[in-house]
Amino acid sequence: MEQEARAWWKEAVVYQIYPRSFADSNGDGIGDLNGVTEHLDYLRELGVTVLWLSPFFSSPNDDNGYDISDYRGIMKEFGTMADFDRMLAGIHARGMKLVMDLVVNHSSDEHPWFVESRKSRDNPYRDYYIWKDPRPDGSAPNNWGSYFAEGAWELDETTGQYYLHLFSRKQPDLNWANPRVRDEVYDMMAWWCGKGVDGFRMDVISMIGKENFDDGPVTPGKVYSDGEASYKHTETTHRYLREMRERVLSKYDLLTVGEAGGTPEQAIRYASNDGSELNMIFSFEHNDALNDGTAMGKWSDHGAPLAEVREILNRWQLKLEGRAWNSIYLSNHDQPRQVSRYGSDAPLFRARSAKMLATLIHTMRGTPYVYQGEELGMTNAYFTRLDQYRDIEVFNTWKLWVETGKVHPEDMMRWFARIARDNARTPMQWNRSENAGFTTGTPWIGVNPNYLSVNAEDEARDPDSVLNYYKKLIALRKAYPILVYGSFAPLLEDDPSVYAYRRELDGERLTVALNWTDRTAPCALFDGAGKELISNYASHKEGVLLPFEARVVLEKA
Ligand code: TEU
Ligand code: CA
Repeated sequence: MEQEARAWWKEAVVYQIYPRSFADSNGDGIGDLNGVTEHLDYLRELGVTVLWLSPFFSSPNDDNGYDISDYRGIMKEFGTMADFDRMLAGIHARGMKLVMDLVVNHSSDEHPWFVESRKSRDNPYRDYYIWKDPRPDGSAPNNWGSYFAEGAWELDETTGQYYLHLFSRKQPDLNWANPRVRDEVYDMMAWWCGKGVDGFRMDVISMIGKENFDDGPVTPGKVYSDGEASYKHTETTHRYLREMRERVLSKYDLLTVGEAGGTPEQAIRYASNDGSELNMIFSFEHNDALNDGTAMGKWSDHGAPLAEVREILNRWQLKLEGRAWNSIYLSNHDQPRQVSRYGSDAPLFRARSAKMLATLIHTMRGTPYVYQGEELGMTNAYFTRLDQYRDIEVFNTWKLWVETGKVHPEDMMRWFARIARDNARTPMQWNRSENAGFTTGTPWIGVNPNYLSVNAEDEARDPDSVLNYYKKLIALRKAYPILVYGSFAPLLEDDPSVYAYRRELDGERLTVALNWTDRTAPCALFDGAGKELISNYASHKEGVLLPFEARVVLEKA
């Protein structure tokens, strides 16, 4: 196989910060940019090389910053542009890079563009958004649903037309067919690159190329259709991304990752080695394994069995190798905590399984992404009362399914406790002081009570902690090119308990074996030969892997 092209964004380890929940520097209960700046040494010591911050731009926070009202302004709760400049200087001074969240499929309805657009049908900004006449009976232009459990169209009384919002009503979709909109976006991207930003995570970038507004198919039991055939992964989207590369991305040395989902074949379009669009994308397939195919989508009791997860992750590894670069992640601000979902957050197994999952993320082929708190083995909060939640997706889902009597409240609360995005948004657990050291005020969302045993300060002192295991893994990634550039080959593909695979590069071979279960499992892959790079057990039992045991062994091929 020809020498893989080297690139810093392939060798990176990216840490995602959700600023609202990371660190509050001024006691208002909301995380902020100075809070990030105050913890840059912690991040440098962890070893991560790139920070991806969820949106920190002006926003009414209907969707916690994913609804932007000024693309060149800093959200007032997060601080000022001077605070941003200080944070960026601090990141660069420590040899790290900053990736910003580019949310341009939609803006906030409080953005001046939309305030103008909705004033009249002939306003110069009207075509910055997607407006359609009602159907003859006055209903919405088509049967599409939003991703937040309601219709995708909102009637604007002033002009008697509906506007499209694939997310909340306060997140009107931008009209990318309008070249003025694309100019505005490219100019804004170049402005941030001029300030020194090192890349973009592109929010729902696979949806920007709407090609028609035809009704979609309605899954039995669902209220709205899924219009994705009209707007997701279209040729138009790829045309816009090639234009974006030509107009902006090609002019800077950036990490670009698209939140695209889709199949490996589609990923090869978005993240092709030919550099025509983006460096890499986030797949959703392993997250969507939650969906058990019912009308309720991800709201289910479905777990994450090894057979399903392994089939998905291995298929992505094999199909992309040599054709496109991959991202490897299990957590982000939209997903439940990985140790609760894929491992075990029972006290006996929490740390062990957290380390096993971390080993998977850092030994596969692709850029690893670590979500804030994952490195501590933070778990779901399992909120039991609706008033503990903050996410618009939860409240809209409750309205659509429980208030209409379609779903029993107990089922919905069980699904929220397991799967709601709020599980990833509880405050970062820094130490044992009140509110886990996140704030001296009242936190905007409840702190997970387990911060007394799961926190950065205690784990920094414990050589056997999840935190120190992440530090070792990230150091390995920097020390062994085989972890970045090695080929991938599955092993034991039908094993009921062990997830195993092999990496090879320049005459060396790395064998990785992960016991996905809380029981001892037979495994004959290791005979004592080779050099063990890392394990989450200090000693091993011949011929087996202990509960959630991870082993990584390097030898001559
Ligand atoms: O997420 C898009 C997305 O596909 C997921 O949000 C998913 O549809 C959602 O979690 C409902 O299950 C991006 C951001 O990551 C998310 O936080 C935003 O809410 C969303 O886009 C809109 O900007
Ligand atoms: Ca604050």
